[in-house]
Amino acid sequence: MCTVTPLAAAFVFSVTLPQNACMTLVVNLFGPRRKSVFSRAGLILILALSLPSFACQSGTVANLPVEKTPANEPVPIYGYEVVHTWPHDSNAYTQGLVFHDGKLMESTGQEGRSSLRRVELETGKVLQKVDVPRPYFGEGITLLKGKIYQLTWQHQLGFIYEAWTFEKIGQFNYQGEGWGLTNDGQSLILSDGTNRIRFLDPDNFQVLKTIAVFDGSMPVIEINELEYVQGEVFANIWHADRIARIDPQTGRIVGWIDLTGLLARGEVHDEEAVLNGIAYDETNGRLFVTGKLWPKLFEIRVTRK
Ligand SMILES: [Ca+2]
Repeated sequence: MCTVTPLAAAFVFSVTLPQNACMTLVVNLFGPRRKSVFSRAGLILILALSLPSFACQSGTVANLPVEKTPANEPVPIYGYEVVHTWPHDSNAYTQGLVFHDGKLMESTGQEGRSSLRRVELETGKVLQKVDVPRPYFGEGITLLKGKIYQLTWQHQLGFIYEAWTFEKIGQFNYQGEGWGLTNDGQSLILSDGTNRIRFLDPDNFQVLKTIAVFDGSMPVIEINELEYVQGEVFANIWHADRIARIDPQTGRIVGWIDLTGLLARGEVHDEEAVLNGIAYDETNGRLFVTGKLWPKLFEIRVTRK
């Protein structure tokens, strides 16, 4: 295993990253470790190398901006505008987020605190909830053809619920860890903390294809919560204030959405209270984001920087 000393890594941040990102990532180095030092070092390198493409865009558009860039040029960095701010359960350790039929559906993690819930957008009120029993740790969810699929982190086991009643109607297995989940209308799309994303047949859970996510020549690891948005896969990156926009055909990063500053400092105190949770209202073109233990959920509009 490759390692990097906290001191050396902190120096890299201090000279290359904006203050918010610097503080967040330095804290991460010294905090409790859920994943490997190796993977943190990889994330550091990716963020540092992609930084020169900041501040190269300008202007604002109402719809999702898409820019084509040659493969050898830095991908665009997008900004955001907050359209609405809604309450969010600050005890919800958000691991999966979906919008359907006017309501949010949310998966929460941590052993003994994991759940699947239906949430009223405007109030954050939990309308319906089923608990995920110990020892399972809830992770990503997606809704496909009337069924909700929910991953667990390390048990290689997923649960299937009827979408309206939350009745558990089945379960499935997969290899490796389960982090994020979404779908393209045909396949379940699963991240596992590496730079791989697998496409699974929802009928038999066989792997239909696997893509490897790269920003240029750099693998992008710790891909977390997912959302399929207008033909792209949007992805949280664990402990990053950025959302990756991924081409599901090639795995290539086609853009980053920089959400630095979305939640004001001091609104959360747990260092694991990081940006995680993307939901897309396909009917109305609304994009929602939140984080683990965040007191707020935001509707945002993606903008050119
Ligand atoms: Ca999602």
